This record gives sequence, structure tokens and C-alpha cells, in this order.
Amino acid sequence: MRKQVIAGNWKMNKLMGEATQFVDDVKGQVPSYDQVESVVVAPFPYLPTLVQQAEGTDLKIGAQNMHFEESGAFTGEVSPEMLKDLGVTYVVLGHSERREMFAETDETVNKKTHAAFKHNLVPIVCVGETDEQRENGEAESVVETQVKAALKDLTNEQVKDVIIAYEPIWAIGTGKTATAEDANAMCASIRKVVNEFAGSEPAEAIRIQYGGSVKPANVDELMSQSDIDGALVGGASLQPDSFLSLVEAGK
Ligand code: G2H
Repeated sequence: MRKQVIAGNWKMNKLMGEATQFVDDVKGQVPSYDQVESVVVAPFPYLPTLVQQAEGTDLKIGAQNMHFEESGAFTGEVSPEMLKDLGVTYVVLGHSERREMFAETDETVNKKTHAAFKHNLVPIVCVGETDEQRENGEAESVVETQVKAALKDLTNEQVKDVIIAYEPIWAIGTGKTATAEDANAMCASIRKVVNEFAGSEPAEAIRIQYGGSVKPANVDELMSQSDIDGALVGGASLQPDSFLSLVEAGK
């Protein structure tokens, strides 16, 4: 039985006061970590404060990106060790917005995934096809290429601990959600790719989230699918009540 992971990706939203208020509001109300992993994925400046606020609760804190190098002349970047040092638990890698706007590639996503394991951070690796690729019948092959590239040269034990977030780009922030059946079909196809790539044990263990306009109204149906093990949620994760309904659906 795979434990669901519900992560709220705040993207570039909220000021410090709003961020801390949010964590105060939800930290005592999220389900037990044994039942579901509830994660707030916050902007870098808020991470140290939010980690301290959430300490000892069932709420975990994640980052939205990081560099793969340990340290050095990389102006504006944040290293894996810096995140670990702050007590961050999860890191989102290769979100489509970073692939599209900040030149993230399959190769950098793979390097970052290795770096995450080196520093005991749980990687949430995002994959997904564009509208055009789906219309051309290429969705599965595009996602297969991204998954194989991200997992390249990981050990099977590491593959088990990766979280993949399947986010069809046409469903992100658009209000369009993949049907639960379509989302599940792609998550099942990703699991098949992992099976071919690393064997049945990692394929059964790896968690695959769906992301793209997930909200309280559709989360139950999505989470009840056989191959969907959680959600990466943007817009609907910004309000405490909405975030709490989403994490409840992961139980
Ligand atoms: C996809 C998702 C969060 P939203 O980017 O990663 O955003 O739920 O707003 O579509």
C-alpha cells in the first residue's frame, strides 16, 4: 500500500506574514504523517521560518527548486546542502514552468535528482506533455523519455523513494483537469516504464502524483484511482481550508 503525498506548490505567491499565518492555521490540523504526507512547497525566503514553525507537527516543508552543485560561483542559486541544513524535507524538480522559462532540461533534472539523494532530500520530479504533444499522440512517449532521463543511474532503492508528479502542461493553472481515467492511465504507463527500467519492486513502491488544476471538488475522484498516489497542487493549495480538504482526501 503506497502512502499518498499531497503537496501544495505555492509557486511565487504570498508574503512572509501570509506564509506564516497559513502554517499556523494548518499545522495542527493536517492528518497524521503515517496516513498521508502533507507538504507545503514554499518560496526560498520563507523556508527557515516555516520549517521551524512546522517542527514536531505532521506538516513537512519543501522547496521549489535547487541547484545540483554543492557550492561555488552560481549567483542566485541555492544548493541541496543549504536546503538540508535548514531542515527542508522535499524538493520539487523539473516543474514545467522551470523547464519552459528557466531552461531546466532532462539532464539537469537528473543531476538534481542525484543531488537530492546525496543530501537526503525527497525529490518530487515533474513530468508532463504539452497540448500539442497530446494531440499528436506523443504524450506517453514524451513522458517516458522524461521519466527515464530523470531516473538515469539511480539505484533501485533510490528509484523507490522518488516521487514523480505527472502534470500535463495543458492542465496547469488553466482550470482544465485531465479526467481521472486519463490521469490514471498515464500514471499507470509511468509505472510500467519504471517496471521496465528498474523492475517490479521499485515500480510498485514509487509514488506518482497527479498535478494540474487539482481542487477540493475533483481531488477525491483523482485520489481514488489505482495508480495515483497523491497530488501536486498549485492554485488550490494557497488557502488553508482548501489545502486541508486536499490533504484529507489523501487519507
Ligand atoms: C501545476 C500545479 C502545481 P495548478 O503546476 O504544480 O498548479 O494546480 O495551479 O494547476
